[in-house]
Amino acid sequence: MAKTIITYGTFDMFHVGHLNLLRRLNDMADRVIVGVSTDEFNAGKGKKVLIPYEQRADIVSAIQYVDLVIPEKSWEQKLSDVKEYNVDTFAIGKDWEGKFDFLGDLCEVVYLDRTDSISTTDLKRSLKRFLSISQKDLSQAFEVLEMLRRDLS
Ligand code: C2G
Repeated sequence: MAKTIITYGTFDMFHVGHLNLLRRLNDMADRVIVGVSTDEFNAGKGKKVLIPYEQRADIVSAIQYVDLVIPEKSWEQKLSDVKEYNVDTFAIGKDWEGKFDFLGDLCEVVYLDRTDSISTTDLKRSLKRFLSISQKDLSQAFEVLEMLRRDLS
């Protein structure tokens, strides 16, 4: 019997941590379904998202490990999704450990190790720091780098 696994996420600024998780789901099942949280749902969670839903869903559905992308519009929909898609396993990163145990009546619930040292929050922080550097400082930095390059060549 083909095994179906489901997960949910925002997948904003898609990175290798997201990719590793989806690859692991593909190793664990025959069919991988991903609920990508809508912009409205994230707004309700007070979560600022950089990339709009359509693009995030497009990126996730283009990943070879993913068979189906559905919109995640509410917390409650997981119960009906598990039934509707005959899900065998619900899996998500350990940052959600214990939060979805209630699904255990309907399917297996698995919390997976996250990929270390990469997160959308950190990427946004670095971007903010980078963008906060003044044009003047940036051009000075490049001048110094250019001088170093010349000296070393
Ligand atoms: N993830 C990971 N390693 C990282 C970063 C993220 O394994 N370095 C995993 C998370 O644990 C999650 C998935 O990638 O399982 C997507 O992460 P987010 O986009 O941050 O998802 P989140 O906003 O936590 O949404 O209803 C549940 C929510 O939709 C989960």
